[in-house]
Amino acid sequence: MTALEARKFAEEEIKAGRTPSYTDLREWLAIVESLGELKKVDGVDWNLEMGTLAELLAHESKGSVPAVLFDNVKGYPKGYRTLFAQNASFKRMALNLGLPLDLNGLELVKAFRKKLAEHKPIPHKVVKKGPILENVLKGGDIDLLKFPVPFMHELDGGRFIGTACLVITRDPDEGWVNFGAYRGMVHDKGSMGLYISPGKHGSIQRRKWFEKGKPCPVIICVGQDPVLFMASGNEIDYGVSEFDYAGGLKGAPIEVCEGEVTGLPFPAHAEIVIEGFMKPDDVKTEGPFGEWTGYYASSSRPEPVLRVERIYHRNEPILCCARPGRPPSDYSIAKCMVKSALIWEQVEKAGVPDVKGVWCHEAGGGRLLNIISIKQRYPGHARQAMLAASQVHAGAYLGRYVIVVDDDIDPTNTFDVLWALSTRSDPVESIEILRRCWSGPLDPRIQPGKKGFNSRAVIDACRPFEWMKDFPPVAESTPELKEKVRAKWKKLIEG
Ligand SMILES: Cc1cc2nc3c(=O)[nH]c(=O)nc-3n(C[C@H](O)[C@H](O)[C@H](O)COP(=O)(O)O)c2cc1C
Ligand SMILES: [Mn+2]
Repeated sequence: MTALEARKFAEEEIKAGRTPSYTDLREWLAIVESLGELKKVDGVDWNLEMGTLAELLAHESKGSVPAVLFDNVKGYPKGYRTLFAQNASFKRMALNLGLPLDLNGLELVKAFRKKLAEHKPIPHKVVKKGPILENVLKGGDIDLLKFPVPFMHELDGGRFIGTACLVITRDPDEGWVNFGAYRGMVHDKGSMGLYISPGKHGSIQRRKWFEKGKPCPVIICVGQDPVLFMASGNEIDYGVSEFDYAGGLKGAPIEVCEGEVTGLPFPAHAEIVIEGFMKPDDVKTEGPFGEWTGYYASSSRPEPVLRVERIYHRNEPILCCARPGRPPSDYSIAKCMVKSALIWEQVEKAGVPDVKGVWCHEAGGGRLLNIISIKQRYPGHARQAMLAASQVHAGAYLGRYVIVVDDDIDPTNTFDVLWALSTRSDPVESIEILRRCWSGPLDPRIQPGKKGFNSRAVIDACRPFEWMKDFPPVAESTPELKEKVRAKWKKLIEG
């Protein structure tokens, strides 16, 4: 479909109350433009300006944060574009997931979780042709800086080509293909560094290759369908390929081509794909990079170098970017929404009944401050829910606080959560401390040299189960009384 056709199709679908489907990032952009959620910006500098604009839009937009497509970047030909904030609105995430476009906040989390309950992975499909093969660079033509790679924050150690990316690796023993979003810093035209935190699937697989004394084949896709980025940046079960998981979300197999030198799959409709190897003793300093916690906590360390052997790209390619930093960032709402649904699903799978909502607060980057609300059914239910939420796959890495609240508290309403915390918890009885949990170098509160583990406070801010019925009643008028007084004094109240 041309962009115009895609827009027309999308407008008709939306008018009919349906969520339009799309095949690639370009059709997606046409739909997002027709939804009024795309800003096109010409003439910015890759050096700090793109990143700072993404920061300002994330901090200062009234309402939804728009997706931003930068073109005519300083020093680059027209058509070599970058896209920021792709998933920074509920509407765009609903579009990616084929869910109703008018769902917001917890409503969207609920709908996504319901979809996940019925979700089944669909195996990816190898194809011989795809727009990604329009240009294949090798040898002297390889140049990572052919694309307008941003220098994102003032204290960064380099230009990061991999942020909203898929780092694709294969398990050498088990054969399955994983991908995750792991940051990638350009060293020079033909090499880059990858930061993969211990415990992430890409890190486990890379270590397996290195322990056999073999180079680790890797492909990094840095421009693609936004639903693939939702799968790459969040914890999908070990052993499940994110390709197949994303296929299950779309209801159709993801079409992939295979790399000329590694044989690894990559999306046939991708925009830019980098292929090469990391070798066991080949390391170089990576970082610092401004991160999702709001700090440059990982500083710089030696990390494996990816030596590039091929670059594949579409004509007029689009580099997808995410700008982490002091929250809210251009992807923190996406992290919050996806993680909330995943934790909800995983906690229920672990056997916890009657979960009414999960919200991974953007202030904690979707990880450090997570709230779960339940309808308490039996003694110990609240402890079970909060401990599970803190340790299921989607909630375990770099968590800090989990708060469990009763079902009369909306977990997305920070004021109400703090009210429940202030009035229904007793520090001595309600807080459990967990030690030596899964953290990593990005944790700003762990001293350098001691990183790896952190502690957790999991807080029960529910009314104690055994005296729930006798707990002091809430001093709030009944809905009937409120309605009666509101009707009489409507003008006064509504001003
Ligand atoms: C924009 C973005 C950047 C990320 N950068 C990194 C990173 O540099 N290193 C890392 O280990 N995880 C990073 N993550 C988190 C991982 O992508 C996430 O934990 C994911 O589950 C990893 O895939 P895996 O579960 O297959 O290991 C990032 C996530 C997002 C959304
Ligand atoms: Mn994985």
